[in-house]
Amino acid sequence: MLKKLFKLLMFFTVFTVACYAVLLLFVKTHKEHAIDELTAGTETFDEQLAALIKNQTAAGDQKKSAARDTGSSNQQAASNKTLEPCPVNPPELVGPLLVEFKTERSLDEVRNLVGSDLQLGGRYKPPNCIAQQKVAIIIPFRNRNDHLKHWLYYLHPILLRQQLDYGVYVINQDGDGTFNRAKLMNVGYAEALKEYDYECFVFSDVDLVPMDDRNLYRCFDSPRHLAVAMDKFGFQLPYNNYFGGVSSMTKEQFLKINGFPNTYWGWGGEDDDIYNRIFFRKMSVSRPDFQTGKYKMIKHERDVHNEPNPVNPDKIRHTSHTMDSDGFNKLTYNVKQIVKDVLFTLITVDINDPPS
Ligand SMILES: [Mn+2]
Repeated sequence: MLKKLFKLLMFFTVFTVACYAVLLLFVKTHKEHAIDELTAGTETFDEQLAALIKNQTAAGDQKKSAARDTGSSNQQAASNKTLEPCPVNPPELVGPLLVEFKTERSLDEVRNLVGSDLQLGGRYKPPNCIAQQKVAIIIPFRNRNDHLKHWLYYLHPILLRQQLDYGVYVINQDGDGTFNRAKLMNVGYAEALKEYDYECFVFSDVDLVPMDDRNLYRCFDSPRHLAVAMDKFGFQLPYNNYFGGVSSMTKEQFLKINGFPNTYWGWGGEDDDIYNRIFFRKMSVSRPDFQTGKYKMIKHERDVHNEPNPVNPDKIRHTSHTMDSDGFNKLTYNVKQIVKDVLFTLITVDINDPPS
């Protein structure tokens, strides 16, 4: 009798557990089914799978463009906690860098290698702190695609580590008239400010890559000359008042000297004119030390339509008289095209060049 009762009890236990298991299974499949219905409607499995694959690649693309949106998405997520200013000395800097220009990369490769954290137009904002400065990088340009690829490949990671809120503006002189570096830099200043509230402007030749990431692409109390130790000058200044290659100025410093001259066509002189402007407005020039300020220049032949202009050396002697009438206040130009790449903003501009 007792044995029978025990058997019955055992049967009930097994039965209850079995029922419970069936119930669980039912709830689970039902849930799954509900999800299936939500996502796939009445499609067959094959169709669902195809759609899923498609969705996944689309999600991948979204992820990519979301990464480009770091500014907005990360910024938004982070701005819910209040952001602190980024440290004055960026913590991720590594110091001396290996720079070489033998490796050839397509623009697409450069995009894949260094573009994932950028927003369209070559823009970036540190996601976890407020950048010390908003910096527009201005590159006067024509027909130097290979140089630009090297520049972008090396500079973007450096600028990221420097935790700048920055944008890269390539100012492309339209046509094949005589080149005018200083006027293109004036255009870059004006065009960048139309886009964003930049406080600082770094003017860089396209063929100069810093060899040390402690050379900060930002602005200082005085106009800054950054390219103080170029390999082509034996890592020395070619002369004391040299202001060529790469320099930076705040908005105020730039306006104080009436920007740059518009009338230096062809190679040479404009950088000395800029140095004179700074001197005549009683500002000094700030510089990094010769280790930090090392640069490697991409070797190249002189460009056609950028011959040394024999008029320029004489013009330099008159800066104090010409700087108020030849500068940002007299700048005229026509924008022909603006192209936004993830690595840069390319602005093609007609600067009324004299026929060459
Ligand atoms: Mn050069």
